[in-house]
Amino acid sequence: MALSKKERQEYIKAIKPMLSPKRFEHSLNVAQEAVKLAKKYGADEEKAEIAGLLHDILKDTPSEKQLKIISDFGIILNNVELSAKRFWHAIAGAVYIRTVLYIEDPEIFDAVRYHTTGRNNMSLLEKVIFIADFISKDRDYPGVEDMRRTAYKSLDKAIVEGIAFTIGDLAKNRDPIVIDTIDAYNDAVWAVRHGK
Ligand code: DGI
Ligand code: FE
Ligand code: FE
Repeated sequence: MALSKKERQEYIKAIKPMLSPKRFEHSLNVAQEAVKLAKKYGADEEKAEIAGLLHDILKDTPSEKQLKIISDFGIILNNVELSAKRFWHAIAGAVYIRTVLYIEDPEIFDAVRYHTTGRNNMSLLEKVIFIADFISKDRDYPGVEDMRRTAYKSLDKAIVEGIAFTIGDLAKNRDPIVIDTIDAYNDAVWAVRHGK
């Protein structure tokens, strides 16, 4: 089932004032891609659209505020996570949609929570959002066309390719790598090699 027009408008009303025009467009594109992937792989289309629309809701919020939302909710970050500022918006966003927007679906919470790093044993919805974020219409990095093709052949293969790219980038900059990112990579490599 797809979202009704009215419901879609509600979510759009929630994200628009929080985001730059570019980030807002990105969110619409991720939602659109997430619905397509959900159709292809049999995930819940409605949840995919909601999570896609909301996934970056706190991306343009100052990082100190993101951190406060995380700690007020009682989530304790380890040292690596604390030094990986650019991923805070994922956790803070998940907390925000639950505590401020009252979206209490745990699958949507986790899809937003893990959209940046992935994790071990991701649900189908988590994978759909993770990959929709990589291949949305606005993405134009070298190799994005290959990623789009791969995404519609195998989500796990796309996760391997996506995280290999991200880890390479992070390592090149000598940035810390969150353990969930490594777990997601290993899990997807296993799935590709052994089937799952
Ligand atoms: O929010 P988006 O730009 O749409 O995409 P995203 O949420 O996937 O990525 C946000 C940033 O997070 C991106 O620049 C890469 C970074 N990132 C992803 N995994 C890790 C990470 N940064 C660190 N330091 N460690 C990670 O494991
Ligand atoms: Fe993000
Ligand atoms: Fe995003």
